Amino acid sequence: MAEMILRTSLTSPFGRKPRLAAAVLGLSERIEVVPADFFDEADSLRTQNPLGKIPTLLLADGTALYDSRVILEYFDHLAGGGRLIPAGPAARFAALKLQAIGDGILDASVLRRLETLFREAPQRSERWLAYQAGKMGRALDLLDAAPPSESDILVGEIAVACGLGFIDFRLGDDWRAGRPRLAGWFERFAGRCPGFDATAPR
Ligand SMILES: N[C@@H](CCC(=O)N[C@@H](CS)C(=O)NCC(=O)O)C(=O)O
Repeated sequence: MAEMILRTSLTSPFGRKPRLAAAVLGLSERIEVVPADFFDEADSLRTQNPLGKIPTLLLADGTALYDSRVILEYFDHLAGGGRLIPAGPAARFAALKLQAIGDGILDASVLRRLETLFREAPQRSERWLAYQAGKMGRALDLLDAAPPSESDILVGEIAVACGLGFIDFRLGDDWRAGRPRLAGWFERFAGRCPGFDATAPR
């Protein structure tokens, strides 16, 4: 039995963050992914995490860790520290801020996805969808103006890559148009990041 259990779905972009991080740090063998369905009232996820959200990481002693940011920090600790979250303040806060941008793109993407999934056209709020799309557009512009690292794979790069991957998978926005620098960064990241293909949403 694996040492840790990761409750997630294979489509969850937030769940992809720890799956990618584990691949980057060489921890994948120590983690078993056990699918979770947050809509299923009978799924033990709600007893493991009162928020009923994925990803949730279960440790051998029964401790549950969430959310994705906490899990990534825990993996970094297991790997000796400073591998995903640098210790020095300048690099540390830059990495955490980039993670916040990537997570923010994901938050807005998930809200857009749920709005279209749950509300038929008459109830659907185009204003809400545009509001969320505005956040994504501004964040993507910022990333195009200053793309993430070409060599590091820290929490920020992981979060941004999961965000871009999810847009492609679920929203189908043409985010690459007018953002060649970010598009190029993502393509190169996909080629150099361990576990990128294996963790692709499906
Ligand atoms: N801030 C959380 C967000 C996690 C999240 O929103 N996960 C989604 C799936 S991608 C979820 O569990 N949604 C179900 C719900 O919110 O009830 C994290 O970083 O882990």
